[in-house]
Amino acid sequence: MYKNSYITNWVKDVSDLTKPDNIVWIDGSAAEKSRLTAEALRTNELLELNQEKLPGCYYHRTAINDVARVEHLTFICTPTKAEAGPTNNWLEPKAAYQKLTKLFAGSMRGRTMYVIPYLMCSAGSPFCKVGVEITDSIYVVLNMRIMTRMGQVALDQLGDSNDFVRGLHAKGDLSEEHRMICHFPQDNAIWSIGSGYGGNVLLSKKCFALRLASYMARNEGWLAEHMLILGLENPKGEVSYIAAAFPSACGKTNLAMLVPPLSQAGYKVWTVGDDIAWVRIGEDGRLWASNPEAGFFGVAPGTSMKSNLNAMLTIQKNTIFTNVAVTPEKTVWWEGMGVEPPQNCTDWRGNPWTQASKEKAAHPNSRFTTPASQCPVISKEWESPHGVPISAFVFGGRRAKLAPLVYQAYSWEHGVFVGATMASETTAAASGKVGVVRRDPMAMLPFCGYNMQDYFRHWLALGKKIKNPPKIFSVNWFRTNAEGKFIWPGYGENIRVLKWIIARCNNEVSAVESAIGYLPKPEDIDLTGLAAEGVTLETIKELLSVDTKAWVDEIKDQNSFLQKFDNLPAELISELDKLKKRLGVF
Ligand code: SAT
Ligand code: MN
Repeated sequence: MYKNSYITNWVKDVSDLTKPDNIVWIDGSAAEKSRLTAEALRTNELLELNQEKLPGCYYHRTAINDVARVEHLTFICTPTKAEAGPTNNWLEPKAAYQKLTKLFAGSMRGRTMYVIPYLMCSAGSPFCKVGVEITDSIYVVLNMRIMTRMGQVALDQLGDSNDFVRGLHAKGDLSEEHRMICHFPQDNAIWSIGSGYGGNVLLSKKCFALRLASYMARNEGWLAEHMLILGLENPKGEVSYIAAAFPSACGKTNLAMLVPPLSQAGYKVWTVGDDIAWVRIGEDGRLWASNPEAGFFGVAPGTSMKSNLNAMLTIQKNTIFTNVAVTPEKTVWWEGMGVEPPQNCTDWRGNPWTQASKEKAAHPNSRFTTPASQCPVISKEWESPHGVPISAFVFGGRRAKLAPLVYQAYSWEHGVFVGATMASETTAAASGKVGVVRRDPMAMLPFCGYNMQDYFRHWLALGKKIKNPPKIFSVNWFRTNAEGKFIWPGYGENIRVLKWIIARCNNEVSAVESAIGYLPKPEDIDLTGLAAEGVTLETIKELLSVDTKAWVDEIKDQNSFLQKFDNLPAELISELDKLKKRLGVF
């Protein structure tokens, strides 16, 4: 039993409301893990995978109507709608609590309630924050064990303080009508009911580490971003760190663990984080970033020895697979794994599947939950209390047309504008139509816990506080040709773009001024060994081309997105004007 009376009182209130049969206080021990795993196997919440081939690995299937984040059921509950802003769903807190109280009442009857204290970032670090999640799902407990530092370590950090995020989750009836994910930034609280899917229920992740943390960060003078963090080591052994924002399922995990091709053997990428970066101004006045999580919740389909060798090596043990396909020998399979599909298997719905089946065997948003410490290229700095110093911020999206392979913003303000107006084609990570272009500022559209115009303002203000702010870049790996084929090979070859980015940060290479920003001189992208992939200087020229007419249409769309806001920072309006002038539009 915990001594912290803020926790015990809250647990009492929640159990009075939800009426569980039992309460289990999670300590994070190995014995507890075995006990909970055995229990989940007994109830079929988990299935045991082949323990010889995949030791410590288990499988979970969600309900078929519950496979992704549900943005239309996700709410920011602030006293006024203006605080949540035009891009968030808003509910007035009292009304939200009333609705939720009805949904949660008696929701844990006949079930066990688990109380999980956990840390974001490592204990004792200036970045570190405490959360407590109450849930009635063992799947959540076992995933939180991988994704966070949980149990006693968090209680030790908290002591008798009241400064922790209260996260409450119940599975409820798993119906969409009764599903809500509500955030109360002023109360440090999250209430989520009606789902068992990762992003909706691992409350440490998007709910705390992005939505609530972005709100805290604004008040406390730091940033909580939807960014991977990687270290790029050059042949001299010097490591530069890059933080990069991409929308969900656009390859953050792949980029974070990139394996350079043979021709680039002198370079190495070290993974610090694959999804979230907390960023603070360090004592030296530079920006330092820390990965608040302890595991990766990655998209399985498309992950192969070729696309992400290090992820494949990471997930060979102690991993929970969700909604992938299971083979007769109890191993896992998914589309894009780079191995022949099994003759037959069980698909993510639990139905028999054969090679002749038209349906996908794995859900496009099926996932692995795996410990970061198992990644063969995990950075030795990944748990460093002060984080890693950031040289460059990168904003990326999935754009079949328009956005060049890479360009650099002219200034911090211009970079914030580039981030604020970025767009990407939607993926299976959220429910809804896949492949439509939507504006997704800093890849934070679904994750910013307050009015995005104030978020832009916060970015701009932070830049003014730093003497040498990181340089800001835009990348696009996804440009296609007239036949709809990707022009750039991507994956490990992206190292060539990262090298140019770092060379720019170190003032080692010049660039060409264009209407949209600094472009590389095509010959400055290292093409050694790329001819085999069919990439020539001509390809690079095509990838770097800026189609003025298409950009004129783009700024119309940027403009209509920005029109949603009633009080945009003047700097952004001025950047839009400058872009128009450079494009020759008035
Ligand atoms: O589903 S999650 O929100 O956990 C992952 C993602 O969408 O990036
Ligand atoms: Mn993400």
